[in-house]
Amino acid sequence: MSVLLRVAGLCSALALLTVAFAPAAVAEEIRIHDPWVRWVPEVSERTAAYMRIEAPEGERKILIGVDSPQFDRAEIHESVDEDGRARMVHWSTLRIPAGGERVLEPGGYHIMLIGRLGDALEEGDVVELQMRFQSGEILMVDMPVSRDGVNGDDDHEHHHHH
Ligand SMILES: [Cu+2]
Repeated sequence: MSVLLRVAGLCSALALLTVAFAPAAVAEEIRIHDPWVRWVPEVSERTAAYMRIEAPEGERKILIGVDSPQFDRAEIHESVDEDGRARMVHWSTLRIPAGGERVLEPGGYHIMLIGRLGDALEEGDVVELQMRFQSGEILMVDMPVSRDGVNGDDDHEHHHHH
């Protein structure tokens, strides 16, 4: 039987995270910080998602799949500069070092969302992303749509809302 654990907004009130552990074991948590999706004009059927993925101490995590019900498909990409030309590399997995984090940000790693299925996204809309890890963990992440990202407080974990 799987155990469902709901963790509400770790750092942002907008982030709601559901963690499903396939085996009924106590696994150390993967934490997702500040997820967001870039707003794009209606003509564009693709956009990108950004966040920080944090792996627990003592256990590296490997992201093996991403999917969104609002898009035809989702892919792990990295923007690279090759002789002054920007291009994107499609990765099949993304490794998060034990006790470390992987930053997905404009100009670097991102989740490419391809083939929007519904209406154009407005600022403040939420895109759902399913993230599957090699350990069996599946995270459902709610990512708000924004023009310029979540506000740039680098120390969100220690930021308290009153
Ligand atoms: Cu891309």
